[in-house]
Amino acid sequence: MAFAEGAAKLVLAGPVAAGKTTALRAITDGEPVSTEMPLSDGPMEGKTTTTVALDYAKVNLEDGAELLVYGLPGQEHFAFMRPIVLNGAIGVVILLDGRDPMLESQCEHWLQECAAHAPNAAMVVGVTHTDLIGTFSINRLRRAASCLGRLIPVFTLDAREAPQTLQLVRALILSID
Ligand SMILES: Nc1nc2c(ncn2[C@@H]2O[C@H](COP(=O)(O)OP(=O)(O)OP(=O)(O)O)[C@@H](O)[C@H]2O)c(=O)[nH]1
Ligand SMILES: [Mg+2]
Repeated sequence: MAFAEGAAKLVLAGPVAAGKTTALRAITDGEPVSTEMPLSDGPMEGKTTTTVALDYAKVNLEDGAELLVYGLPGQEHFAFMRPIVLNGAIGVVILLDGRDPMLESQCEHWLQECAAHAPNAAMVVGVTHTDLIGTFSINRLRRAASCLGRLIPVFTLDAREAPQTLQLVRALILSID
């Protein structure tokens, strides 16, 4: 693996309901540390809770590598957690909801936000919920994903499906040098 001694710290970032907590639950064997609280405006399509501090779990890859994976809260209200959680991260997975009409600006916002707090971290973008829209073209995100002036891979995934989330994590790790 490309990174040095010890477990690598990765962070899942992105807006509310993109699937950060779902993705972490899918890829860890144990029960993650979670800080879920009921959504104050009531359930959103089956989602009843929101992360108010962080998610955390160890994730073991098949090659024996151990990752420490943290999830951020999506709400701007909890933006103060970003520098705390992103400190020392070597990789960031940004999850976005493909149904969001502001997808491009969300992508730029989260890339810039994460780069501000983890400037050396590798990044990938994952777009969820594309099963719920007719067609989705990754091309529309190409310009937004290059807003940091470097190549950032963009994938679609269903955060409920562990193999799809793990594929994103592997792509991220491979890009760490
Ligand atoms: N249909 C569909 N549902 C998805 C997909 N990915 C995630 N979900 C669902 O979307 C919801 C995501 O909720 P969370 O995982 O709590 O979202 P989050 O990003 O942690 O949100 P906050 O903690 O509130 O910032 C869950 O109900 C998932 O089951 C997808 O690709 N397709
Ligand atoms: Mg969450």
